[in-house]
Amino acid sequence: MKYIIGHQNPDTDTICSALVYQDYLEQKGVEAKAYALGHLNNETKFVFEKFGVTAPEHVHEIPTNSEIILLDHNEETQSIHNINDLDIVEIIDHHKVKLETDKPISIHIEPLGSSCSIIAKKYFRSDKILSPINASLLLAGIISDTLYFRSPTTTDQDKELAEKLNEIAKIEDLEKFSLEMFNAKSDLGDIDTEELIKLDYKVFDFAEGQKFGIGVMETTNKDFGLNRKEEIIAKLKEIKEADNLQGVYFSIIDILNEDSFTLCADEKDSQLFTELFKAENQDGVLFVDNLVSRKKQIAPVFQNHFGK
Ligand SMILES: [Mn+2]
Repeated sequence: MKYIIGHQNPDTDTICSALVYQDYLEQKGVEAKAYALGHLNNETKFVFEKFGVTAPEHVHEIPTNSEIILLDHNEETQSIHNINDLDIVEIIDHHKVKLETDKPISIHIEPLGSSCSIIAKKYFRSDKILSPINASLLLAGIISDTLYFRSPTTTDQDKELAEKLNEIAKIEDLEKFSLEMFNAKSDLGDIDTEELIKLDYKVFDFAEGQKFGIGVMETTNKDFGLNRKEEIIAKLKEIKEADNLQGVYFSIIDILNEDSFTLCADEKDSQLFTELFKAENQDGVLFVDNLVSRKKQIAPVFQNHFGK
């Protein structure tokens, strides 16, 4: 049995691509099961409720030597903690590549807007049957990762695939569906500060001794985060120390206005970010217009800066 796993702090794309890929493999006669490396966020929960789908089980530990398929990530720091005791047999992803394997494996990486786009392509190129529910899940993953085609990560292929998927899914008003998803994601209730920061949080190893944590909150209600500025900054400081990071950031991304407000652990982190992104410091909040994608805009600038 192969374990299909998405990244930690799972989002809609990672969960939906893993779950639908399970179906694809089952149709191929391969025994595989999708698992989540964490609790589902409110957007993903909304999607699963809407389509009446059972969410993948949350797994904490995978038995040593098990075969695993990585979906929507390829970096150890974003995967299951005991990844080094496991046998990676396949990777499907749309992120930058940082990996070393000890044997040849199957890899499908494409610079598309979502991993769900890659899974959709696999169906359309094969004789596998894509059910309306699975088409809906893939569509949700594309909408989520591309911020309904607003993010600069969006490609023409994502739009074409979404159209083709909706011929099967038949969601009447796709834009309305996207707003429902984003509002569900923005509705965070009385979430605690660390959970908020880590809802969509990744650790990057930009260079030797240059580990950074970057959390983002994609939202239609930026004030939810900005109103908690002081406690978020205090928690960023704590995380920076506890996890021995060179810097920690939390970017509040206003999905509808396509700009961002970033909070930092300390003055040093603030200076670096301001310099790299020409940010406008608004009372400790670093505002940058048109900056919405950690993958395509934020992480690459850091990576470049640290010279790799
Ligand atoms: Mn993704």
